Amino acid sequence: MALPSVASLRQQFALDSISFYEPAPDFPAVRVENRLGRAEIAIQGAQVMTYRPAGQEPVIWLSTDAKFKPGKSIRGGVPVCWPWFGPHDEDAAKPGHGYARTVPWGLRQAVELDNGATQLTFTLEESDATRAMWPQATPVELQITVGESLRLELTTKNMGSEPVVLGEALHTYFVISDIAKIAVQGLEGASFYDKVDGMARKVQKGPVTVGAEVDRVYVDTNADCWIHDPGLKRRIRVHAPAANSTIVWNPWQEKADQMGDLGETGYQGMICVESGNALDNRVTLPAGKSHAMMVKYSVEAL
Ligand code: TA6
Repeated sequence: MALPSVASLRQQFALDSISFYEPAPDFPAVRVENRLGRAEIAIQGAQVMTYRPAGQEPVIWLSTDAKFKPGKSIRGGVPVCWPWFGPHDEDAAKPGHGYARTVPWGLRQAVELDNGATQLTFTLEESDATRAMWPQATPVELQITVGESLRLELTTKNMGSEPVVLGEALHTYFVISDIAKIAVQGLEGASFYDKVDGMARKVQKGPVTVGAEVDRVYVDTNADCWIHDPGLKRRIRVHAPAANSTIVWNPWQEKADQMGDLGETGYQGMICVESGNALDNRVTLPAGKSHAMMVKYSVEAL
């Protein structure tokens, strides 16, 4: 399945608050600009790349070295990890974090809401290539609402006749003033798997602060998280009541250098606080049922 052209998108969707452009040749994206906020979303992966509430600093981080290439994941924004999170359970050859972030999605609807927000609805385009990785009949939709806050809702339906086990996460990269000076609140007392310590199971004491590589999957917690950032005089609220896992990640310098698309000092200005259902919290979706995970990001002044 190929990405659509900007010309065909322009023909299908005419709305004052949206425009189509190419961050790189043949790589279409939609820009949303309304009185409440601004966002850029790649058609590949339905991946939000940037978001800024009106009159405020950017909230969603995009690497200065991000690559916009069909089939490659974009470093930054809100990658959709689906239908598994991390490595595939049985087949290491399958892509990490699933395939949703590296395939075209279709823009199905774009509407302006009464409150001034703009809402886009995407569905993943199934193809022989996606069916080879995931034969189950599970259409998935992402609804993105750009307003005073950024709201995403990922909905999966099981159209098959057997239950399906699903892993998912919105792998969101946030803009922060300085990784050494921020703290993630809301995970106090939660249990986590520490990926930088052989998946050892630990319990979070106090807020999460970062002074080295951090890669943790917190499980059985759906409490709001807050990125407390005195440098930007704000805190970002992550509200995701149907996400029972929270993943906190910063690669720190050495790993970032190896990655090649995080920017020279990129790791200092970003943190991933990801809402999902991973590891112990994967969702068993009965035949005929739907599952929705909603995430809302908003900003408060400190
Ligand atoms: O969510 C954290 C994580 O799983 C880390 O282990 C780290 O590798 C990161 O995602 C980025 O993964 P990616 O496949 O985008 O390079």
